[in-house]
Amino acid sequence: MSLSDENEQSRLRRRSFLIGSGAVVATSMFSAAPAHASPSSAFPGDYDGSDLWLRYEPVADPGLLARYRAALGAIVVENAGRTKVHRHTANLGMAPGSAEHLVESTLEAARDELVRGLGGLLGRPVPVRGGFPDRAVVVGTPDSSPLVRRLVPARDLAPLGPDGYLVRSLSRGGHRSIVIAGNTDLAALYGTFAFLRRLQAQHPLAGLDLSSVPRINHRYLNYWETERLYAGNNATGTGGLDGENGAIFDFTATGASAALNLPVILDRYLVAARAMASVGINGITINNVNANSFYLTPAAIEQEAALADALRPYGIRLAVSINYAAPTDARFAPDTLTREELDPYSAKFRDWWTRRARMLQAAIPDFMGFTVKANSEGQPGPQDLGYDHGDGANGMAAAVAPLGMRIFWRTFVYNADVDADRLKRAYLEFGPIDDEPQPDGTIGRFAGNVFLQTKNGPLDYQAREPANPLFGRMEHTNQAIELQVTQEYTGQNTMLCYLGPLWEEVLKSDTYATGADGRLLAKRLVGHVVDGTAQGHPDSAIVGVANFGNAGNLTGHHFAQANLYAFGRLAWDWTLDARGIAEDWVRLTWSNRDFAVRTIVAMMMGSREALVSYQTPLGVAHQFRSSDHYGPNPAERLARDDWSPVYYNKADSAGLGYDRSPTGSGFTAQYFPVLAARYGDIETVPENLLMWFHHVPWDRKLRSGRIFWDELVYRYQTGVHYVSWMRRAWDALEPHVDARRFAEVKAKLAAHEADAGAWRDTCVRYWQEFNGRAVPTNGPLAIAIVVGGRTIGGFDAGAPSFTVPVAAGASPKITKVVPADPAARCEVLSQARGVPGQAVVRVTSHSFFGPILKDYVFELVPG
Ligand code: BDP
Repeated sequence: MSLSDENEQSRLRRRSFLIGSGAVVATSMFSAAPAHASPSSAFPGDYDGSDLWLRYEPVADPGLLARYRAALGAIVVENAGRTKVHRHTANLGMAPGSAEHLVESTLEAARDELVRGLGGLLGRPVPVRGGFPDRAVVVGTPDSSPLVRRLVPARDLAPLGPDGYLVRSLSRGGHRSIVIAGNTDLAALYGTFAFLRRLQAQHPLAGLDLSSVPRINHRYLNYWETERLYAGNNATGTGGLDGENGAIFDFTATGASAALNLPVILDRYLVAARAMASVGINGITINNVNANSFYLTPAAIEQEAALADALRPYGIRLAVSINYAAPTDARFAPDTLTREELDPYSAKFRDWWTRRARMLQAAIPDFMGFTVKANSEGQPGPQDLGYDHGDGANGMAAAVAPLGMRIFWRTFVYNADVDADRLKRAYLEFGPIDDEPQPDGTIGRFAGNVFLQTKNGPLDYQAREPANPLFGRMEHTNQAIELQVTQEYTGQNTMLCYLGPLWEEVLKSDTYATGADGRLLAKRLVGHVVDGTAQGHPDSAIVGVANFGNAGNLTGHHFAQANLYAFGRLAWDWTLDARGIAEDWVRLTWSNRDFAVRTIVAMMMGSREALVSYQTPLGVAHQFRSSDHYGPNPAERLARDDWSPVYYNKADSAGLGYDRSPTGSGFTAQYFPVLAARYGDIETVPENLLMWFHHVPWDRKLRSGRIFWDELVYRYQTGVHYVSWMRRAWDALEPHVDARRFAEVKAKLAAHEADAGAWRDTCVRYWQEFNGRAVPTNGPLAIAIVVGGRTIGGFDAGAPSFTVPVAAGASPKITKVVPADPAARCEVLSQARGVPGQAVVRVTSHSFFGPILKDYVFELVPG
């Protein structure tokens, strides 16, 4: 079969499972399509990544395929259409030519996912049946399905709560089945996705007995439209093609795309909905936190309602971000307030918000509430009228409480009047409100339906930060942790940076929080604080700033899909480990072949630490150029101090880093005593956070035995060497990965390597302006070579090539390579044929975060 035939087959195969209402089209295509093509073409060569991890390619292993086929003979979803979800939009419809389809109930979504998933994985349709046929996959709840009631004891379902599910293989009297059950339709859908994931990752079915309950109630995305969007359809920016702005949802597209604006539903909305549901995400705030009040206008609300209708079967609820001063916006005339009327205690203010919230609820009955960025980065807020964040948040909370809605009030504030150290400001503003005794004898002023939404670190989504001290210190207020999925500071759509390890690190970091008696809490990791088990918070939430756009693969970089996936999995269960999640994702997205899985997981697992190393090693924070937060500019000094890299690096002839110890800014005191002591002392602070807390002398000895300057330079180099290794590792995957995605990632890795090198060079050169020191040349990949009997060494491992003089008549051959580190491996890839000529030596080794590689290019010249 030619490649194009194969593509066609695959395209048809995909489409045949997109048929609505559970009808399975019996198709002869399957007999023609091989269950498994040759290794290099297991996926169609032009596959663009548009299915995210919901790929249901035929199982390649013939034995496993046979076992799956033998075990999975029918799909049974009783009363699938009975409990229809609310629909506001009378004639909700897909854009012409769509491949996805709308469903009316959550159980229909589950059933159709199984039809599509099992059909794809098994390479043949699996029929939807009634009754209880042998080898059935049964999905439902005790309410929806008498069969589920019969098969699953009520006591097994009781502990699962509203969202938890169980998946079991059963065998009774020779009658085999698999049951996927939960207490709600949504739980059954979650179980369905978990089951399909098992098959995609090729786990055995025998003895299947899974159950899972999410640890956090509200697992949300925040969507910022085109701000920090790296997945728009215009390669050079955030969009603009065909009248679309690059965002995933079209509200105001023009030109060719005007007819596709909401309420029209596009395929990508449903792919996104299915993907979100597959990992248990259950809400999305659809617009930028720097909010445009357009989203509160009647016309926009109608559009939002249509979007909510389409997402509702998947359990995804909507919220919007608001501007605190929206009531003054002329677009709402005559229903407007004056600036003076924005008093959070006034009936006028509260009633205004109640009216808006009611309009939203009339169209979107399950509307969640508002996300608020107030008195931050120029956004208006209660402080404009002399009130504090507690007054503002509670005013809004009171307005929406009767409607059952919540306020997600962000703590990303850094008013320069509060303290000279930006990192101290948020706690100084929020902490006292949380500690405040109330007239009724309770402590803490924030209302029960307020969540404080707090970034993982005290600064701003850097690739490594200490945990935000607010976690654990806000005992009396519900906490939502906010993680950035879109890669603003972590390589955008160019760098491969898997963020699972970053989030795992923060969620599992110990706050050393103490209770009222001063003793350490038993459960006190950041994850425990967020899920409420540390301090008994009644409600729990986690928020990811999403990276969806309208690009074919929805996330820009193919590997950025992994970050969305990992966010969802960790939102469900923050105790999972990032490596396991990466492995699942690779199996679902790229390949189940051992070599591919091993290689890609390895690439992902070190990628974040590598990025930290070549961008901001040893805790030097925020060295990004201000224009786009992608490249370095350590010398930049902006009008606002706390936006300037120089404010964070504090480079001088003595050393580098921001002293936040008790003798510096004193920020360390915001942590609980164990951490305050640990971070406050340069002897005990973890080295990867060194410059977050200390101004480090250039000559200070570090744990490696090297002085700070040398270690710093080697960290920059090592980070880049990891990227070099990733490029070579990826090249070896060519036979295992479909052609288009292989080429696209390959191109990104080349740019990644160059840009990582620019980070290293820019930063190292800038630090040299202060310390006047040479680049050390004895790092992990340092070598000496012997040419013509002469030993030559002292190469800067960051340099792209080296000139080596060869005496007249001497041989240009490299006769020996001596690595500084005996564990390093050296290989002469090519020798010079004469002089002038070029030779290449490859040196490989291991850093603490993974393999590293450097190709030394030697230009041999007469000399
Ligand atoms: C910063 C982003 C900016 C956001 C801000 C926020 O650069 O675009 O508006 O965070 O979270 O990192 O409000």
